[in-house]
Amino acid sequence: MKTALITGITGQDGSYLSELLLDKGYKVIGILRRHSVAEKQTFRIDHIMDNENLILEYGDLLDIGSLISLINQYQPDELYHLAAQSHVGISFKQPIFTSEVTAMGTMNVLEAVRLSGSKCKVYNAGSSEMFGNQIDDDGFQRETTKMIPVSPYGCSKVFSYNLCHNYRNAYDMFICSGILFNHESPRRGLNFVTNKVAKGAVEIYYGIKDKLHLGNLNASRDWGHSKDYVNAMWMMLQEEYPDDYVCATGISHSIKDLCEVVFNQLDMKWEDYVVSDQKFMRAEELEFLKGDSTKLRTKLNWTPEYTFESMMNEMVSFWLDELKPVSKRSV
Ligand code: NAP
Ligand code: G4F
Repeated sequence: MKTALITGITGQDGSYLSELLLDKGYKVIGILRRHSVAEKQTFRIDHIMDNENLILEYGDLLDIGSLISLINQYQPDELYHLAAQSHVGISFKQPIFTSEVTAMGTMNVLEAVRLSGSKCKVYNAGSSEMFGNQIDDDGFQRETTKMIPVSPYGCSKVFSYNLCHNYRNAYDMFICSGILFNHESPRRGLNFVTNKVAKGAVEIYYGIKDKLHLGNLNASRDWGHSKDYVNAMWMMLQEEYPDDYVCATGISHSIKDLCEVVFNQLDMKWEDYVVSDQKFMRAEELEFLKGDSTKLRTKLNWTPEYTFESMMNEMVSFWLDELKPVSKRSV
């Protein structure tokens, strides 16, 4: 039985990855950081908590001792490093904290693996935010596109990405970075735009709210589904040699398109309800993302199952059910 250690198991990707690995027969060790409201902390993985092959242990990216002792105790075959302060907008408000967790946290993980002498394969969660506003002439970003990030979060991810190359070469460690474009699901944090729009539109549909306040409506993103993207992470670690791969759908939609798709699913016109609010604008914006994942598709045979429309439909259906007024619930 293979053992996988996951940092960030309580996050969106951690939850889908755990499901995938448990289905494949892995023992999964998840690192949990201390919360004062422990009973809500595991809501994304509560449905798999009874699985005897899932073990949660306290630890923190900022406490290298906790990482070393978990690696020594469980001797993982694979380590998926997903934990981060992952919100770009918040990284402008808390740049030092973000770089400590998202950049130095990766340093701690790699040092913990090196110092413990573990030969585990490591997956590092890279991001399309690393490209900033660099776009190749054909309109895509790919593995060879320059990385000039435009947020403290993006800078921290470039630091981690470069460090992974350095450790791979200097210490002959098996480390892959996925350069993942945005990926979403009903489990996505509500301060990210897809789930915020899905929930906000359903609240308007049910008469709970009147308006939805958003920031920049012109930015474009390449949005896929987390379930498809965690499969790519696993595929990268099954290879004989470590490498980096872009994971993306190759289709880009603006925030306006997103609003249109979601409000249309509820027979409403988004223009009647969406308000552009300065509060949600960023100090510097990444305007356009569209990823070319030819390498991942041809070398690893990765193919996504969700489309943008089916993913947003799943999110809207989730909120329609979740927020259904008591009078409309079946008994
Ligand atoms: P997420 O939902 O924000 O989850 C982040 C996870 O990191 C949570 O489990 C969080 O724990 C944990 N964490 C934060 N600080 C920690 C610390 N100091 N020590 C230990 N754990 C800590 O993120 P996600 O969407 O699943 O993304 C996973 C990774 O992929 C992140 O590195 C993200 O930056 C990267 N990424 C995401 C996307 C995307 O579109 N989702 C795209 C590209 C890259 P709590 O639950 O306790 O807060
Ligand atoms: O949903 P977002 O906050 O995601 P963002 O900034 O693209 O970051 C996500 O994807 C990255 C991959 O490229 C990950 F690395 C990162 O961890 C995270 O998962 O914002 C998407 C776009 C932005 O242009 C933002 O300015 O939507 C725009 N937006 C407009 N109104 C908004 C809002 N974003 C948020 N969060 N909230 C709004 O009200």
